[in-house]
Amino acid sequence: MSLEALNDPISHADSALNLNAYWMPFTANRAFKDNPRMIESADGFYYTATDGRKILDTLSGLWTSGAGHCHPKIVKAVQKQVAKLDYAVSFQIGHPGAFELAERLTKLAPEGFDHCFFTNSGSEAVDTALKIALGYHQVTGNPTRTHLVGREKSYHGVNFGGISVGGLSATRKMFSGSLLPNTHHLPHTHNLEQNAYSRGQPKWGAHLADELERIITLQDASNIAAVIVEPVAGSAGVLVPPVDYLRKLREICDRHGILLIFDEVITAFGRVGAAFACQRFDVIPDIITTAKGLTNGMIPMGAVLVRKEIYDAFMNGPEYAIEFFHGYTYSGHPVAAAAGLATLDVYEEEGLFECARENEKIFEDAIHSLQGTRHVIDIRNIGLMGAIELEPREDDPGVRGYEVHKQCFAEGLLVRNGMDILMFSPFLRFTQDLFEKAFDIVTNVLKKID
Ligand code: PXG
Repeated sequence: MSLEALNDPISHADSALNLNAYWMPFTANRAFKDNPRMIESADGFYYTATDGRKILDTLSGLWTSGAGHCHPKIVKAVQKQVAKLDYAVSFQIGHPGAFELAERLTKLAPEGFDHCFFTNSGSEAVDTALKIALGYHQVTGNPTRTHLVGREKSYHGVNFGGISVGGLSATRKMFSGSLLPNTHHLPHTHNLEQNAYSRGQPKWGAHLADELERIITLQDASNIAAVIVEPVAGSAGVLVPPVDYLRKLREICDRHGILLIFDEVITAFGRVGAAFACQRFDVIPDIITTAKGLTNGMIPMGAVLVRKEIYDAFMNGPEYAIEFFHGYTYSGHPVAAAAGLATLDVYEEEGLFECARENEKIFEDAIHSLQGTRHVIDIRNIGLMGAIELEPREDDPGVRGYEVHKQCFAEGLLVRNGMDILMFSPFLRFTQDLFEKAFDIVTNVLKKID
């Protein structure tokens, strides 16, 4: 194929494209390959499908691209960097971009988060954070602290640490004999009887944080290393923390010397109207994981931010010795670092976190306007994260949600479904007319679909 053909935006619509070899992630491969939904380019709030149709994106990529697709400033920074330093080994050698980005991130984070470890994804950030927590207790003379506590209905990526503390049975069941030992789970806070149609933080559910005390009583605090939660659970369907819930978790962890990890892979970088959700909720953890919005989704990258005391605890032993035997070939990759730096500039220059905060009420009103629409049993939201939960079909859970996704795509709207929950994560600069357009399509599709 000629270079021109590769650059032709609809060339890949070519029916000769063979779909067989690619084993797609988190996809019903056979159904997809029978009826593919293909996108080929993106600009701002829209994808372009291979048949030339514009598709309005309601998930900012996959919660990744809050500043809009193909943002020219980030594109330019990546183009420039890739031609200057394509790759730099990060073990025992450095390059300026990674240091600069780490410094910028620590400035955005709450006070005291002075250090940053780079990964290439959210899953790697989570497993890195868990290893840092376990290692911290080793180096501070508490080697029995090896247990980890996660939560039901949580998603922490797909690596072994992440699925072990994670709380989605679909990601665990095939591997249940091989998960990390000594992991425990808090109950989730999803309760339609108490919290249906909550706007913002639900009032009911803070007491569920006390379940941590039960786990501690049973296992003993001297054995527990860390608790990991998403401040707002994303993939499980936007589960907003009840009022006072996170503060209670923090207080219990403090009382028992347990590290608190916030998995902010979705919630960081404006998604809830602040740089980090912990700032919005005013509950500060010990370790923060991020990815997605760090580079606006343009280049894969994750980061783990840690408090000074944690980093300092590792900095012992002889100076020539490696302090933490962990890292990835692509940790702090120069092109990803350039994308990250440009992304942080864009967030700042365009005031996107403030924008998200201003858009929150418009989004809330727009999404809640679907209350009463056919099949809808709950709507919830915080920041620019929202979910519409549908009544599952009897004997066929998940199919209704999937059909809504497919029909919306046919009508020019990308909507993500997790089983029968439709999830929304609009661009930080979305406008009222786009919110209305998106939810009008969803309403019409819901009326049509069985
Ligand atoms: N933690 C959280 C909180 C996430 O949301 C990960 C870790 C893993 O990140 P990587 O980069 O390894 O994928 C995520 C990822 C969905 C969906 O449907 C969300 C994610 C991944 C796949 C699907 O909402 N989030």
